[in-house]
Amino acid sequence: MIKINGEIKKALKEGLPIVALESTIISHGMPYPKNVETALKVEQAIRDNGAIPATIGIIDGIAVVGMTPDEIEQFGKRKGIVKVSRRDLPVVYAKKMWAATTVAATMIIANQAGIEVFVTGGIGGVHRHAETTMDISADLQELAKTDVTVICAGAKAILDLPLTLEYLETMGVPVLGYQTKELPAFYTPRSGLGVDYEIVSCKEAAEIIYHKRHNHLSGGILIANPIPEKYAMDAKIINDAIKKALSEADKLGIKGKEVTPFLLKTIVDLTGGDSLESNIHLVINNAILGAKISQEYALLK
Ligand code: PSU
Ligand code: MN
Repeated sequence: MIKINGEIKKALKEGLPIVALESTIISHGMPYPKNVETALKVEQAIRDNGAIPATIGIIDGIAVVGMTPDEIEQFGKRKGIVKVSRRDLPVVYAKKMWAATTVAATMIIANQAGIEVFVTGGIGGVHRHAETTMDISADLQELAKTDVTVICAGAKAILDLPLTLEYLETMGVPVLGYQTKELPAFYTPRSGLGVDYEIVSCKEAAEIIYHKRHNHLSGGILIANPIPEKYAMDAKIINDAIKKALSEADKLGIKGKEVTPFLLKTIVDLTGGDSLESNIHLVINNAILGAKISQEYALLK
């Protein structure tokens, strides 16, 4: 069910650095055409920093590892591309559907292809009021069990960040801050919550990955990379927008997998597009870091 493109296949054989990328951020995380422009810029940033990008999505029921620019364009504008997590994979394979992979689904496919490093914007987490809604992203379960390192800008304050950290602790997922002791809050570099460990270099990140794999401590690693100050949102503006978006979602009764895309879109509308610009910059920033970490890891393997 997996089709690995020629460049990636060759890179895998030669042990070259590869960085996996998800497609939900394209189909459900940003509006067209910025989503496509961003996806292509992110791929270029990875190449400029010495690694090979592998954008992952499902086309006619086949998991494609290393989508072409034209396929990325399709993911950006086609209607009816479903958002898929672990539970959806067998269904979209059987029904030969087009599907955008979340962090969880991308981790699964990257792992099956043999790719260790995966770059995204933000991961899913424990939603606010999860004690009654039980809305906890399947991304967290995947981090618990699948051997992939995920580089993100922390988790958005649309989530309950303290509970998200507790969950990751319970699941045995190392949470590492890249040159920070704090968990970044996606649109802003700080959340006021500590990470388990600060890492100061890409080499250190690679050594941690190496020791986790070498000692068969299965599961993911989360590396949180703060948004650069100059691209960050004003904390008050973004937190007000988040609050409004959450109450809007509540009023409209948005549920299940629609929640995260709805909140992202509403926040973009409420901030007049500013949150989208921050979102784009933080993904590119993560791509640069991911490329460098994958290079260091390729030297150790
Ligand atoms: N956060 C973002 N942009 C995104 C997502 C999260 O800033 O596009 C997507 C990712 O694909 C993530 C998914 O895996 O949302 C989580 O969805 P849910 O909360 O339904 O598990
Ligand atoms: Mn959910």
